[in-house]
Amino acid sequence: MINNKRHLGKQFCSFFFIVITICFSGCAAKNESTTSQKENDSIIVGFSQIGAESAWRNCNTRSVQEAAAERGIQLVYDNAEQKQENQIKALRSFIAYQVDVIAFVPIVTGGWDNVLQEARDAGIPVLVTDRKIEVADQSLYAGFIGTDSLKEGRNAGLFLLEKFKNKSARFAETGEFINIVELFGTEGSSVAIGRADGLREVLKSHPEFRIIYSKSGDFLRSKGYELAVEFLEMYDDIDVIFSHNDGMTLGAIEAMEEKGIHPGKDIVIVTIDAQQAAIDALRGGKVNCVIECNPKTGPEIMKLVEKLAAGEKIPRLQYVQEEVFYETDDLSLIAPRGY
Ligand code: GZL
Ligand code: ZN
Repeated sequence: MINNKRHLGKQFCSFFFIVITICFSGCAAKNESTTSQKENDSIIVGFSQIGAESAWRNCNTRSVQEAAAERGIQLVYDNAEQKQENQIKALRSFIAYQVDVIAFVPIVTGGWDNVLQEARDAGIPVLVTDRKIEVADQSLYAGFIGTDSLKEGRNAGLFLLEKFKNKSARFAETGEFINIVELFGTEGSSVAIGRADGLREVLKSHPEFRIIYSKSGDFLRSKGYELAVEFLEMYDDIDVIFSHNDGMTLGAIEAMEEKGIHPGKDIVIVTIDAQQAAIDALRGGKVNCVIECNPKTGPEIMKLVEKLAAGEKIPRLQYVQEEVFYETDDLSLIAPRGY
């Protein structure tokens, strides 16, 4: 609900902004005052983004910025550079600025209760996007829109069951395990936890599959490379790499090829995001399954922001449309990914 107090606050801020503009840029004042006058009537949303750790993240940021511009919504954007404390500071500045709505990507699930309590005390509705949070009081945020990471993990497990069905069938007589290495995303993030849980849920009734190595590469290509150098040193009987994002996968592929290992052939690779480079690797036979995680949520987010700014209710939980690309598909049908 946009209440008068905040509007007064905003008018003061905008007035202050206009005054400053007139003092420093004379000729532009006319344009600035009409522009800020127009913006006065538009919605102001504070958006805290976690950083720029992957192609997926950068596409997500562009999608939010473009959608706000298209709808005439004033976006106050902050890049937290992968630090939760920076996100909390940003949310506090949004509250001080009296934005109409706060939207943010929680880098990890915990630690949000206090700042969300402050937002609620200030009467500012909060939209959680992309990743989920865990709070004691669910009413501290209006709703969530983002990825169903549990489903992504399950899809990875289902692909492996199909891919290894013959080796699985012989397990009783051969006792031969299917060894999985997991490149884990950011520790404590809902998406890494969901992806890991989803895979384990599907494979728990298949003892022939075992996870011999699981470490966090923090969704970073550089760390995916470093971890791959390590696990390729440690093991020579890896059957599968299950990577929580394409960035880490691309790093691992680089390390494999340096050692003369053929990704997608000597070791099966399942990867999540579906950025263009992963689709190209799928077409090149270097990965075997690419699970889409959709970064282009800007338009949906801004629709929800408009509802919240108008004091309307929104769905508690909204998942975005995502699909899976298999090596056996007609890969020429996949449209350019845009990230
Ligand atoms: C998933 C998103 C993850 C992506 C990574 O919704 O939070 O963070 O899978 C990104 O590429 O860094
Ligand atoms: Zn089985």
